[in-house]
Amino acid sequence: MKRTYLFLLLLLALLPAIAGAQTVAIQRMNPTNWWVGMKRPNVQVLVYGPGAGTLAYSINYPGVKLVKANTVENPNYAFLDLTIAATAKPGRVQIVGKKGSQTLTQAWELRARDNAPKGQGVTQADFIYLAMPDRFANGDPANDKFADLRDPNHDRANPFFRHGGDLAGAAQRIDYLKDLGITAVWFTPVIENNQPLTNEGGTMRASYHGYGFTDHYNVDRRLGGNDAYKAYVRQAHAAGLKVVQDAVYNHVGNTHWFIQDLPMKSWLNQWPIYTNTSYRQQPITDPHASTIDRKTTLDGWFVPFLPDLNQRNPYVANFLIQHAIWSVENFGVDAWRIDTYMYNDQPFMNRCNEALLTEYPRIHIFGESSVNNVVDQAYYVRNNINFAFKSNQPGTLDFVLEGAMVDGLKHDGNAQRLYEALAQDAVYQDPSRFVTFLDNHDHDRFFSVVGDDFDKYKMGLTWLLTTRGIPSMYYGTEILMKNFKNPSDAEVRRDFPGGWPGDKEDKFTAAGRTAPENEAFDFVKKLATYRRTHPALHSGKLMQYLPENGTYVYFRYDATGTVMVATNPSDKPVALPTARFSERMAGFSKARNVLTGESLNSLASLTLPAKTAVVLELLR
Ligand SMILES: [Ca+2]
Ligand SMILES: [Ca+2]
Repeated sequence: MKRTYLFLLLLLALLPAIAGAQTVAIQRMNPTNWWVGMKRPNVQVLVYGPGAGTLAYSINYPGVKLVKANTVENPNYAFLDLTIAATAKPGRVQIVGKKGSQTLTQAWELRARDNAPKGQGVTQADFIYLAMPDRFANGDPANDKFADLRDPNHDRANPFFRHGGDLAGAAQRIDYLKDLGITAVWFTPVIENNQPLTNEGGTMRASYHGYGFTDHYNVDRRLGGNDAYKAYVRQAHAAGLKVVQDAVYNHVGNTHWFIQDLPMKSWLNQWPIYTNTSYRQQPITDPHASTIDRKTTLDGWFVPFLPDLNQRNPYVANFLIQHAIWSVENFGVDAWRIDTYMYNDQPFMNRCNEALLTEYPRIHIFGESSVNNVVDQAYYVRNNINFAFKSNQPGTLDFVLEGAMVDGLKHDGNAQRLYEALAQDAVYQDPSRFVTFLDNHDHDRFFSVVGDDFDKYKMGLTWLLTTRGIPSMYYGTEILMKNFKNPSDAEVRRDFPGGWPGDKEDKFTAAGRTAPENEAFDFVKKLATYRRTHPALHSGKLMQYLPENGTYVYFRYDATGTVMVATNPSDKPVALPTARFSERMAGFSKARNVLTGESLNSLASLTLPAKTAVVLELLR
C-alpha cells in the first residue's frame, strides 16, 4: 500500500517532464502575417509557445528563405529571420518545427498588398481631431465589457472605469467631424489593453486610455477589434478623413503576454530596485549631464505597471519596427503620433522613423516630447543645432507653442510669448510640419484655462487655425467642454454628450447644443473651412511683426492670397495704423473680414474690437 503510494507520487513528480515532451506547441507568431512586395525584404518572426525555441525550423516556400532561427534565454521563443523575395507569391507559408519524432506545422500568411490609401501623411492643409475612443461615442453596447478580460467592468458613473465608447460609435460621427471642418482623426491608442484595474493613489483605475498594450496585434475588443478599426479607416478614407495612429514604443502593460513570460532579461530596462523615470528632459540634451541622470530619464519606468522596453535589444527593436509597418499596411493609417517620445532610445527612434518613411514616404510622424523650451524641442526633430545626436523625426507635437499661446491668453491675452516662440523657428528644419494644439487629454481643458472667457477662447482658436503648423483640437473643445485635471485627468476626459444611446443631451446636433455651444461650433467650423479652402493659410509663408502695445499682427501669404491676423487683447477697441505693415499690405486696398463677412473699403487704419483676433482676407 505504502509502496504504491510512493510510486504514484513519483509518477506525479515525473508527469510534467513526460508531458513537457508532448506539449511543445506554437501559440503565436508575430507579426501575424506579412506582405509580398514590401521595400524591406527582411522580417523577423517571433514564434512563441511551450518549447518553441527547442524546435529545428524549416520553410519550404518559393521566394521565402529562412536565413536563421535564433534562440534566446527563454526556450519558449524562437526568432526566425526570413527574407521574402519580390518574386514570392501570396499564400500560406508553412513554418515547420521538428523535435525528435515530433513535427509541428504552422501556417503564416503572406498577403498581396492592396491599393487602398495608406500612409498619406498629414500636412498644414489638415485639421486633426484628437478623440479618446472610450469617451467619444458608443456605437455597440454589446462590446462594453467582457467577463473573460482582466478588467471585466463597465461603469459610466465611475470616471476611472471604461465607459463603452468604441470605433463603431466614432464611425457614426464621421459626418459630424466632416461638418466641423476636420480632415484627420487621431485616436488615443486602440490596441488591446487587457490590463487589470490598477491602484493609483488609492483609486482603482481602468486602462481605458489605451497606453498599456497587452497584445500589439489586436485592437481592443471593447473598441470593436481589428475588423472595426479596419472598417473605421476605410469609412474615414471614403469620407476624405485621414487617420493618425497613436504609437507607444517606450513601454507596454505589465500583463502584456510577452511580459508574463519574458523572452530574455534584457527585453526590458531592468533595475536592481524599481526605478521610475525622473520625467525630466534636461539630462538628454544637457552636455554636462551625468550618465545616471540620463539613464534614469530614458530607462526608468514610466509607472510601475508599464515596463520600459529595452529598444537597444535588437529583437525588441525588430518587434516594434515591424509592428509599426504592419499597422500602416494592415489598417491603412496615414500618420503616426508617438507617445512619450523623449523616453525612448533615440537611435532606435531614428531607425524606426526611417523604416516607416522608407516604406511610406508621405507618412507623417510627430512625437510627444513634453518640453517647455525651444532647444529641447528641437532636439527631437530634424534641426539646425549642432547636437551630438541628430534626430530624423519630421514633426513633433508643438508643446512650446502650446505653452506660449495658452500662457499669454491665461493672463492678459498678450501674444508676446507666441511671437517670441515663433521668432526662434530657425532652429528647426521645418516647423510647418509641427502639430499645434491648445490642450489635450493630459492637460487642463483650454476653455477652463482661459477662465471660461469666450473672447480668449476665440483668440486662441484663431491663432491655432491661422499660424504655422498642423492644427489639432481635442474632442469637445468645439462644444466648450471644460475642466481642470482636478482631482484627476479623468475630469478632462468626460464623455461627449450624445455619444451614448439614451443620453439626455446630444451635442452632436445643433438642436442639442446651447446657443454658446453652437456659436463655438460655428466659429471653429468657419475658420477650419476657410483655412482648408485658402492655400495661403496652410501652405503660405508666415510674417510676423513685433507686438506693439499688446497688439500682435501677422500675415500668411502666397501667390494666391494674403491673410492678415491682428489681435487686440485689451478691453478696449484700438486703432491700428497700417503703414508699418506695408511690406505685406502694399497693393491691397480692401479686405473681407473672414469671421464676420464684413467688407472694409479702406486699409489705412483698422479698428480692432476689444479682445478679438481679426482675420482679414486682403483684396486688391
Ligand atoms: Ca461599446
Ligand atoms: Ca524608456
